[in-house]
Formats: sequence, C-alpha cells, structure tokens
Amino acid sequence: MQPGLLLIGGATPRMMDKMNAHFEVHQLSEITDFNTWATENGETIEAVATNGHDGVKPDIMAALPNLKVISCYGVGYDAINTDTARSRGIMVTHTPGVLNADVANLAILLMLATSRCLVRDDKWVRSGNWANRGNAPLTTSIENKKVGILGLGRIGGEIARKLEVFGCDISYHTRNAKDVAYTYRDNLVEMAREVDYLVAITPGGEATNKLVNREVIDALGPEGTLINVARGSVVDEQELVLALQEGRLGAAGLDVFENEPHAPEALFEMENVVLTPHTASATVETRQAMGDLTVENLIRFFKEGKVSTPVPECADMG
Ligand code: NAP
Ligand code: 8YV
Repeated sequence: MQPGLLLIGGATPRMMDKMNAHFEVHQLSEITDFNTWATENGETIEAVATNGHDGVKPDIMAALPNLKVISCYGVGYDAINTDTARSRGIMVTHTPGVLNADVANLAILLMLATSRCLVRDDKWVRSGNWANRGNAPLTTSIENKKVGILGLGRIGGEIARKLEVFGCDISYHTRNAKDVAYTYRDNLVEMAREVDYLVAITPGGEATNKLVNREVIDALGPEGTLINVARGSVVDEQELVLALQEGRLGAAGLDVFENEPHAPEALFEMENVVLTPHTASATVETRQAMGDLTVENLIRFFKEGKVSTPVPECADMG
C-alpha cells in the first residue's frame, strides 16, 4: 500500500501526477469536516506537502500521529513549527536555491518600477495624459545608488550580485558578517540612514518580526525606498502605511504583506507604491523547479530514507 499524503494548498498538475504515482493523496481543500476525516484517515498519513503560506497548522500536525515528513513548496518555512516537528522525529524539507534568480529579479523589478514610476507612466499613456498634458514628470535612476540589503543569504546575495551591473554601492545587515566584499553594517537603523534603497530578504518568524520598524523607516526617510520580498511580518505594516501617508518614506515596492491575500487598502491609491501579490518566485520555470524538488524530497524520503534539501533544523535527521 502507498503511504498516505495530505496536500495542503495547491499543487501543479506535474506535481499531482508525481504525487499520485507514489502516494495515496488526500487534498485538504476537498475535506469538508477535518475532524471526522482525521478520525477515519489521520493514522494513514505519513507525508504532508504544503507551501510557505499555508504551512502546517498545529491542529493538523497533531491529528496525524504517523506523520514522518513535511515537504514545503517554498524556501521560507516560518509557517511550519520545526520544533514540534523535530521533537516528533518529523523531517521538514524546503526548496532553497532554485528560486534565487527569479526572486532577486522581482526585487530589482520593484526597485526599477518604483524609481522609474512604471505604474504611473503606464497610466499616463493609457489615460491619454501624454497627448493631453504632455510628457510625464521625470523619474529617478537606480544607477550608482546606495542599496542596503537586510538578509544576505542565497537570495540576498543574488540581489547584490545583480545590482553590481547598475553600479550600486551595496551594504548589508545580517546577524553574522559574511565573507563578501560588500559593506557589513551591524546596525540596521544606521544602514537605513545611509542608503537610498532598503531591500528586505530575510526569513519570517519571531527573530525577524517587525525588524523594519518606525525607527528604521524614518532612518530611510522621505528620499528612501523600501523593497520587501521577505515576509510581511518583517515590516511593521501599520508604521509603513503611516510613513507613506505622512511623506516620511519616499516609496515602497512590496511583494509580501502581513495578512495575505489582503494588502492594506490605504496603499492602493498611492502612486509611489508598487504592489505584487507574493509572486517573486511565480514564473513557470522556477515554480516547476520548486515543484520538482518538493516531490523529489518526498519520494527520496520513502525510497532512500534521505531527502535532498532538509531545513537546517532537520539537517542531522537523515
Ligand atoms: P537564507 O539563505 O537562509 O538567507 C537568510 C539571510 O537572512 C541570511 O543572510 C541571514 O543571515 C539573514 N537573517 C536571518 N535572520 C536574521 C535576523 N534576525 N536579522 C538579520 N538578518 C537575518 O534564505 P534565502 O534562501 O535567501 O531566503 C530568504 C527568505 O526570503 C525566505 O526565508 C523567505 O521568507 C523569503 N522569500 C520570499 C519569496 C517571495 O515570494 N517573496 C520567495 C523566496 C523567499 P544571519 O543568519 O547571519 O543573520
Ligand atoms: C512561495 C516563498 O510563493 O519560497 C518562499 O519562501 O515565499 C514563495 O516562493 C511560497 O512558498 C508560497 O508557495
């Protein structure tokens, strides 16, 4: 008999085909009464496939006594309690590396879209302003600007490398200095004060909760731009909205929000804000690579007792 797998959230047809070939798949979205379903099927579930947004809620993990592996379609796994998983001997995997390029590209796209007023200028043409009012106001360049990267890991490093093409002067803030040529800043407020752009690309979770607070936003200031491709929780969203409304922050490019899929409505009418719906990794190519790795981890776990990409907390578990 094939091991039971609970799928939380969606999966591409390619992922479904592979999962169906190796597992007895149950989809959470098709279960109307979870408690009744869990009483009847909970013991048969040995694997969970989920994503960075849905994670695994505590009541779901508790209802699966024979769970052995959780595979996350995404690199960020802050929605999965790895302490609980580890204490129960449950392996947790994620998809690092394969999405670096596209997430970095979106971060830079948001920098360009905010600095060059892409959304405003698109409207300028479509609304007839160009013909009726003349040329759009000038924008600003990202060439040679100062960029501070909050989180210089796999993706932050890729953002930095790509920004070298624009001649940007790059500094970064992390807990530990890295062996790189960029300038390390151990104080986030001081870094924010000195840069034109602050790009957040840390994990979510308690350690980074509201790292970008009022003090950091004010240090970035009316000429500064905040780019957030990390997690909504990394930025104090209320303070961000206030700062934009009061002109204390120049602009923002945001892919992630505190209460997804909702973004603060106050941002919708702001011309100096560019919003994307958590799509930094959402290209066909990258999502295929993420899906392949998500399923590969599950299949390897049951075939070989090993996985390709465990989360660091589970790296010693097999
Ligand atoms: P990574 O390689 O683990 O890098 C994380 C970086 O953040 C490291 O440089 C780490 O350095 C730093 N960091 C961690 N905690 C910190 C703290 N409290 N203060 C300051 N810096 C801290 O991870 P990655 O693969 O680059 O991914 C980063 C995150 O991007 C993911 O976890 C996810 O939340 C987000 N992401 C978002 C999207 C999207 O669709 N928008 C897509 C992919 C990833 P130190 O350990 O030295 O502090
Ligand atoms: C995904 C992400 O969109 O990898 C991450 O951490 O945030 C994104 O790539 C997310 O996992 C939801 O599927």
